[in-house]
Amino acid sequence: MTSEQLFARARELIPGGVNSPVRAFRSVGGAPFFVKSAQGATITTADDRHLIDFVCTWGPAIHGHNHPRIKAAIASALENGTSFGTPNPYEVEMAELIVRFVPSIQKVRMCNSGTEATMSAIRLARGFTRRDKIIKFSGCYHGHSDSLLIKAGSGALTHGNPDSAGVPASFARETLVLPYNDAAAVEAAFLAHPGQIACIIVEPYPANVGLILPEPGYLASLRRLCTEHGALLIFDEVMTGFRLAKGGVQELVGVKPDLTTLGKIIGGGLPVGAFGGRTDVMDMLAPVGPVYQAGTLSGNPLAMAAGIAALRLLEEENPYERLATMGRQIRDTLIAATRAKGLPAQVPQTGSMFCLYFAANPIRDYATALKTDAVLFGRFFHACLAKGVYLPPSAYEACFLSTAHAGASIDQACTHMSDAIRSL
Ligand code: HOZ
Repeated sequence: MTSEQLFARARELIPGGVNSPVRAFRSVGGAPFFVKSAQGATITTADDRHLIDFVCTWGPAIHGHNHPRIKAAIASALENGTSFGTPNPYEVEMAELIVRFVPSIQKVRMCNSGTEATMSAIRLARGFTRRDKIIKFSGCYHGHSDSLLIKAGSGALTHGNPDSAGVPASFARETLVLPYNDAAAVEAAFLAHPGQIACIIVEPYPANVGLILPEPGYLASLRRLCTEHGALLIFDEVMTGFRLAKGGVQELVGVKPDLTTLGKIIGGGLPVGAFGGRTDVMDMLAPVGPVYQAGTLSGNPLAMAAGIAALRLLEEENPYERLATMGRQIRDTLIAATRAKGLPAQVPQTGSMFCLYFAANPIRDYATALKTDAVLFGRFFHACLAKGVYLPPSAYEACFLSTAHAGASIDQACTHMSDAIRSL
């Protein structure tokens, strides 16, 4: 069946024809393609088109698709069974790796998605502090649980539902939403709600509203304010964890959160999430403490085996400088091409993450991100797709590189993206 036929059938059976809204192409126009296989830096559609992929399954595929080591690890684990519902040895190895890579994590609990990780970390912070309110930042996306789906990025923003229907107003009242990159607003919130704020949760580099980088000292001021006011600091590193450095953004900026949420890369392409942090906080979790959290498939042996292989590869190859070199190549290409065309553009890039905002001024928060020309982005997206380059189908998502892009893929992609900009 072609993508068109599959999508027609899917729309009859699945809401919008997709199992996650951001895949639906609504904000860029047109219909999504279906993928039948993926290898290295390339995905192959049901229509037999080969596309250079900068979505990388929304982050996990840092080693490229279907890496032989990860595939072999899954195959080997599969020999022993798919799920046991009891502790298994892989979980211990995974916990050892995470604790070794991320120094702020002393204990870690595995779950099945980034949404579960952030939802559980928030509950834990509330249970530990015995406070109800939380701070999040507009444009940050922490999955789709009730407390966090307020002024949210990613698909929620892309489809114009940053405040989802179905979230009770009484829940939303417990979430204080502040602008990112504004430490004074955080200080004011702590003063306005003394002794009531359990935690701040932040994507240290917001990557669900395009890609925003923090102003110097901003993340350190969040740390200071949390410590001063007895709240916990949660870094949501589901996207940035293991992608920008083995120890995530916290290693790069030297700020130690109390809790960290993880996902994506630690599953090697299988469904996974994790949250971890200080022992005294983590030991509030059941069965040791009173904060309940659970999951039938948590620590699943196939997901653990895939994730362990992905993390060990990172340790062996230390690919971060190579990835950053490719990131800079793309950034420089996009800047040169948009300048030559006379288009206003901002190209934030860090390591293997980047995005293109069609905007005249730097993007520092949600409000400035909304000023980007999303219609022009849609045209750019389709011009790239026509040339064989797949970008996230939204002006508010980050693009990802993998080690498999090295060589011909990155050079071809740069040429195609320049041509796409020239054609706008
Ligand atoms: N965090 C991913 C996008 N920013 C999730 C992808 C999805 O929602 O399907």
